[in-house]
Amino acid sequence: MDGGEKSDLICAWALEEGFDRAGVAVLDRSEHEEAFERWLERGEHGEMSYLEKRRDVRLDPRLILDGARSAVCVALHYHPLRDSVESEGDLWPRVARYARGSDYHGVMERRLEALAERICAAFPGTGTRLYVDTGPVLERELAARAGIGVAGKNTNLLHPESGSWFLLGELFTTLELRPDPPISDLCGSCTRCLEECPTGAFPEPYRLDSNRCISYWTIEHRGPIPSHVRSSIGDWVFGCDVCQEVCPVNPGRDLWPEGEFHLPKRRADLDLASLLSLERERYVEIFRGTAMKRAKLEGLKRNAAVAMGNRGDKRYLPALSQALCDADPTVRGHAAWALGRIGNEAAVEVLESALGDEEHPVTRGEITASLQVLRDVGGQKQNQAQADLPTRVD
Ligand code: B12
Repeated sequence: MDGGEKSDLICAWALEEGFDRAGVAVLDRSEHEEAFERWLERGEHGEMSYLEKRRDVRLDPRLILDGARSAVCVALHYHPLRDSVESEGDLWPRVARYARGSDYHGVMERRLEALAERICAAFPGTGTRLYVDTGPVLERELAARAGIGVAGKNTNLLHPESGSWFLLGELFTTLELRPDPPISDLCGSCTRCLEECPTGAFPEPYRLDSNRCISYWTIEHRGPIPSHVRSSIGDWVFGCDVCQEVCPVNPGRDLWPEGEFHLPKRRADLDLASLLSLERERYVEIFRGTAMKRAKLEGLKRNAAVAMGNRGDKRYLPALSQALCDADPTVRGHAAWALGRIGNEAAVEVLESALGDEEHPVTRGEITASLQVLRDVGGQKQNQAQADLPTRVD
């Protein structure tokens, strides 16, 4: 069997294992080495220091496995556009679509393992190594080489039929396979993603500054979110899809009505207020096997508080007041911040009483700042009320 026949066979197997697309890339050094190095130098990876590690391998995928020659790149569609999500609760529309159902890592790894077994059974002695997301691999560049998609200006890989609503994984092999042809540019002169990113996270096409990306702050960042960043996050609770939602290449219809990425009933009922008060035991129970666990319980609660503060809806006041007693100081601090954004006199009372009990210096600072804001607003209102009083004319 020649390389071409092997490629066809293996890609057909990949589809049988449940992937939506598969292609082959011949391994070679990255063509975007300089762009990647400059991205790191500028610190545009934020605190994701793992991206600085194993740089030799990341930039040269031939080092991944002894004798590695080609990679079978796979794509799995997500995008439950019209499931119950859009109508249920106030939380789920603000969770990135890829994360609403099962964790894609496990789903894709199991399928890649099955593919590797079939390859090794058919071609004994073949070396394989698989990765989904977490390996030292520039997955988008590799998948672009395999014709799985082409880089968009928002840095996501795009395909003419499925847009960017797909996830990537790859199986490195020692087999010599025939590469697939790359896809040509799909962006043309369009710059909608760059213009509509709520935080202006794209300094130029094909470059994302993580320090300005909502996805980075809500998923990757641990601890307090700097106060100047909070208001720009809007009400996203986990990830962000804006640069994909505005992309005209992305289909506006639901291509994949069933599947692992749909929100299951046991989570659909959760709204922002119940997320903010979630007990650890229940969190483990309902978030087991999801990508949202990456943010951890404290991170999800922190993000819920920020989203509430930015929505400014007074109905959130009881949940936020209660969160001032949360076990985690960051959650308490972000709840205090949100109360400062939407609070009233009752919130001042709650914050004052919380300040009396609060020992964590950072959280004390958050409470004090919010009290200041509310008193200033109260003061302004009072001044306004005084100014509106009828003046004596006698
Ligand atoms: C770190 C990371 C992030 C970071 C940084 C994102 C970034 N743009 O780099 C944060 C947390 C912000 C993030 C967010 C998201 N991520 Co992410 N992330 C990764 C991860 C782990 C590494 C990416 C990386 O190496 N970045 C470094 C930059 C420099 O590399 P790059 O973006 O791959 O860029 C390459 C090309 O743009 C190319 N290039 C550079 N200049 C130019 C110029 C031209 C003209 C061309 C053609 C190409 C080109 O060279 C670069 C290096 O090879 C990958 C998995 C992996 N191992 O690759 C997933 C991955 C990229 N993420 C993914 C997803 C789904 C997301 C989100 C959509 C999730 C969400 N909804 O919130 C957002 C999208 C935000 C965005 N617009 O990128 C998918 C993307 C699938 C796809 N269709 O593209 C991946 C591949 C995970 C997976 N296994 O499926 N992510």
